[in-house]
This record gives sequence, C-alpha cells and structure tokens, in this order.
Amino acid sequence: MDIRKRIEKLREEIDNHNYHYYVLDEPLIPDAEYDRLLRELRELEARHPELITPDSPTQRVGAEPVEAFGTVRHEVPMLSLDNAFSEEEVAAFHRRVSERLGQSAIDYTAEPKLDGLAVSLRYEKGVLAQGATRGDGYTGEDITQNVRTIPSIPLRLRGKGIPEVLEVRGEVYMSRSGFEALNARQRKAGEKTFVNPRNAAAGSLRQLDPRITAQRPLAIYCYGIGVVQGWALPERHSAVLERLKEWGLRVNDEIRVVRGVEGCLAYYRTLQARRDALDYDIDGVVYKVDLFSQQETLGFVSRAPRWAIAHKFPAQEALTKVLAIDIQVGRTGALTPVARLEPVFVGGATVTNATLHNEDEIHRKDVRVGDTVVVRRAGDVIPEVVSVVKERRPRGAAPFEMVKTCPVCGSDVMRNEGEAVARCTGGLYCPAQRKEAIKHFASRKAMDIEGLGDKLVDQLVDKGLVSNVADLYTLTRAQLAGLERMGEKSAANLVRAIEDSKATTLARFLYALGIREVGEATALALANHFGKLSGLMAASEETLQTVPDVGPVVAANIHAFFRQAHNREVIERLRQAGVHWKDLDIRRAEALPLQGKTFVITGRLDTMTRDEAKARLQALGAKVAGSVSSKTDYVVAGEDPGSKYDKALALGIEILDEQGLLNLLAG
Ligand code: 9MJ
Repeated sequence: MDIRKRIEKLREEIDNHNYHYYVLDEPLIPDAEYDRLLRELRELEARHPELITPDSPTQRVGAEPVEAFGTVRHEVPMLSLDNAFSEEEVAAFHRRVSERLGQSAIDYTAEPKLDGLAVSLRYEKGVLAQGATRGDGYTGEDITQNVRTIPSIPLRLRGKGIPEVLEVRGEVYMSRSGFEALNARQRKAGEKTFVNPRNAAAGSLRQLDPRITAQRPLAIYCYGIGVVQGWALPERHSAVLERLKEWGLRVNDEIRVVRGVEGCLAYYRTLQARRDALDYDIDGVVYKVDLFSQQETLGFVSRAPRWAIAHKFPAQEALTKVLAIDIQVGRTGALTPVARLEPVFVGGATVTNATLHNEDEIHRKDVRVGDTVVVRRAGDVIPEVVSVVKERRPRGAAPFEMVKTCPVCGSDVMRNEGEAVARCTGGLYCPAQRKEAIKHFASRKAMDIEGLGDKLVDQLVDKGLVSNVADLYTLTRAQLAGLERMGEKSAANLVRAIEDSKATTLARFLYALGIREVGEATALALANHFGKLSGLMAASEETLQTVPDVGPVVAANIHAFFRQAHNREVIERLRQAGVHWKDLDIRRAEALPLQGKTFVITGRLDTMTRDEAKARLQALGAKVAGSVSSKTDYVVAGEDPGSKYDKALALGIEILDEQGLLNLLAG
C-alpha cells in the first residue's frame, strides 16, 4: 500500500481509539494492540519525516523548551464564577434568575466543579491551533506546546459539521490515581513531591519544558465554548456539550440537566455523597442556565455571568496549629503519632486531632510541635496533616523524636526492619493494648456485645475489673451499675448483651481473638477449613498455609498465638464461661456451594445491607472482594451502582441484580 495512505489510515485508527478510550471511556482494543499501531506509525514517520504533520498522534512527546510563554488575548473573556456557600445562597441565585426571566421553571445544567486550571483550546478547521491559560480572564499565557502533550486533548476534531473556528474551554486536572503515581515516582527519584492534585496539575501545565508536561498524568474536561465561527449554535448549553463530545472532546459524564432550585440542590447532595468515590478532586458544583436565549437576557455583572453560579463544598483543607504530638497505642501495640490541634472547622466538622501515620511520615513532612499545618478532612476519612507551612515555624521548634518506651506501660518500643510502624513490646501487659483487644473482642463483627463502648472498656480496665476478655463474662450487674454513666437499667442490658454474645460462630470467635492480620475474611476461611477450634489450634504452619489466603506471615502469627499459654488459658476460660458455637462438619465445609467464587457488591440493595449480603455470601463459602478484577466471578449490582459495574461490563463479568442474588442465596 501507498505509504502516505497507510500513515493516514494509522492516524485515523489511533485517533479513533483515543476517542473511545478518553472520551467515551470504552476502550476498543487492549493497550498492547494500541501500542503496536503507534509503533508502526512512528517507524513509518521516522523513515518519511516529510510526511509528519503537527496533528499526528505521534506529535505529543513535547516540543523544545521555551524561555517564556507568549501572551494570548481572549477575544471572548474567560469569566470567573460567583460562589454560593449555602443552600440559601443558591435559592437567592435562583430567585434572581427567575425574577429577571419572569418565570420560575428554569432548566439548569448541573456540573461537577473540577479543581484544576481553566484553559482555552482553539481549533481552526478542526485542528488544534492554540492552547492558553485563563490568566486574568482577558489575557492568558500561550501553552499550546504543553496542551498538545495531554492525551485526552484531541489534536484534531472528528465527526461532521466541524466549525471553521471553535474555541473550547475546560479544566485541565490531574486524577487522584495519577497524582499518587506521580508522587510515588518523584519520591523514588528523590525529587520533590506535590501537596495535592491541583498543585501538581498547575506545576505540570505551566512548565517551560513541554517534555516534562508530557510525562505528567494530565487530563481535561471541557465545559464550554468561546469564539465560534461557522456554526449555528444549538439552543442549549447542554446540546453544545453533546456536540463537543461527538467532536472528540472529553466532557464529564456526571453533567445533568435539572429543573429549578430543588433540582440543583438534589444534584449537589448526590454528588457530595459520591465525592470521595470520584477519581478527581471537585470543590463544588456549577449551575448554568441551560437556554442560551435566557443566558443572553441575564447578561453579566463585572467579571461573572448572571446565569451561572458555583455552589462550593465545605473546604476540605484548613490551617491550624499543632499543640502536641501524642502517641496512641493500638491493639497490636502499633504506636501511632497523633497531632493534637487547635480546633479548626474543616470538611464540615470541627477537627482537634489528625493522624500523622508513623515516624517516617512525620520526618518526611517534618512536622513539629508549634508548627502551622494544613489539615485535611475528606468525607469520613480520618483527618490528616498534609503539610507544614515552614515560614510560620516558631523559633526553637524541635524535630520530632519517636519514644523509646511505650507511653502507657513503659515497655521497650521495637521497630522491625522494613516496617514503618513501631510497636510496644508489652503485649497484654500493656493496658492500652488490653483495652484495644477488649474493644475489638466486643465489636459488632466480632462478639457483637451491644452497649460495651470504648469509654466503658477504659473504665473497666482502669478500675481493674477486667484485664482480659474472659473477665467480661464474670461481670455482675452490681459491678457495672457502679460505673460512671451507668444506671441499673443499662447495667442489666449490658449483662444480657454479654450473656447473648455467648452463642456465636467459630468465625466470629476467631476474628474476636484479634490475632494479628486475621481479619473477618481470614477468620471465616479458617473456620470453613478446620470446622472446629481444636484442629486449628493444633495445626502446623504448613497446614495453615493450605487455607485459602493464608500466607507464611499469617500462618506464623496464628501458630505463635496458639502456642502462648496465656492465650490458650483465656480461650479455655471463655469456653468454661459458656461461649459456644456449632462446629462445622468439614465435609460440608469443603462442599460449600460458593467455595472458590469471588463476588464484588456495588450499589444499594433493598432487602439487606451490603454487609449482610457479604456475610451471607461468605457463609456459603464465597469470597467478597472490594474491587473488580479479572479474578471476579460475579458482580452484584444494586441501585445506582458505581464504576465497579462499568468495569464488570468491560471485563465481561457476570452481573447479578438483587433478585439474582436472592435466588443464589436461596440455593
Ligand atoms: C469547572 N471548573 O469544572 C465552569 N467549571 O463555566 C465548570 N468551570 C465555568 N464550568 C463558566 N464545570 C466559567 C467557568
């Protein structure tokens, strides 16, 4: 075939795969096949450099560095948005819009507000001609060579009716996963890491050397247009977004058209609840009047349109001071440094403590008492110290030093080679470890002793009423009623709850023992494999390793646990006290109907919680995993399933609806 034709054919094919991959999020071919096409094109172009065009998919590696960016005048200014920080402010916005338009049934597009950098992309005859930053809205910087390296920005548009000139606007951002990968890479190379995805995106896009930009995981979502020539605009903003997508531009698929203020607020709440599940940072949502005729009637005030508003989420990061760094002792003796903070309102709640993870993390961030720090609280995640504002460090602030002895029991602190955590060596001699072990024993997924909360366990241990889990079963109403915040009634309830917990399952009991690295799933696998406790207690490390998911480390932990005389004693006392379960017939255990099958559950179920579904599947021998992979056998999809559902479709994994699940559970 004619070389020129082959090259053109390859470019078309690659562009098409890029479109399916980046815009539609539905790859058509495996990565290796795509790489093969790109390699063939590169080789042909290397042999025929005269055939290289600027819009060839090979031309993304990054041009030569520049001294400084040129400037670009925005013919149509890039406006900013007014902000609303509460539902009342959104209602006031809607009222203003309705009054000016003389009607209240207004359609809005509701869009996630990406936390990145606004850019403008100018396409001439469908070919990317210029990329610019927003700058002050009137003039920005020419970053054409940088945007050309971003894979989701097409170098030429596809499809029919492409305008003579089309200026597209959108947000360049870095995905969370891309950010994590970049930081890991930077750390490995001994280079500086980035504080958050926004800073990383900004630092990457505003590089004078586009070859560096090319190595950074940047992406774009387009959300509007500027200059247009040769296109009779549709009536609605939402229709423009549809066309942009057809032309190969990436548009966020969370964008919806909603009606009135109720529609806006419902969208806001839904997206806020799903915020942590997204792979990109958003700092709110944007509402835009959908009809262009209405946008024109509304017009602008100074720098912002009257037809749009950004409804911000509560800030997830704030500045505060470190008052102290305390060391917490966990159930397994792990020592976790915790920053005590001057109270600060962040992410919708007041935060007074933040985890510092471990010694290495503190040194990496160089957190010291007295420092002003950025704390982050995202969703239900434990608040953490992100970084230190070094400029505000008080004179004489000393570097952090890890304790050499346990702050609770005084035992030596040990840190195993290759491990980030330091541990108290006191074992159950250490009251902190004892308390945590008892709290774990009583927790919902273990022995499920309702009413035995953390504060109560602290009191029981501090008063010497309980020193190991077996002592719980000797507690009397009178003893309990004498404790702080306990009345006769709650004491009686607790005694009953302790009594009720005696009837349990072997899996729960094993999990409750708190053997290191024996979680719920492993406990269940052990119970199903051995059927009864005696066999498990006598098992060698080799035998233990034949259980699914039990590797050498876990096997060693289990073996060591049952060799300890005091552990065997506690177990004996628990059984004497009446803790019991039904032993499994191992022949049945092996023949469990879902043995060897892996499930993933996504979405909301009507007849049970996801935890219940998990427990019922596990009881039939199934494994329930958190993410979909080629090893997944079934995905159970309830209402509003997440990306796991899409992944299952892509991988061709069998999908069960709730009825399908119920049928399966019914055998
Ligand atoms: C962001 N940042 O995601 C706009 N934006 O519209 C969306 N920003 C915007 N729209 C007009 N989705 C000016 C800015």
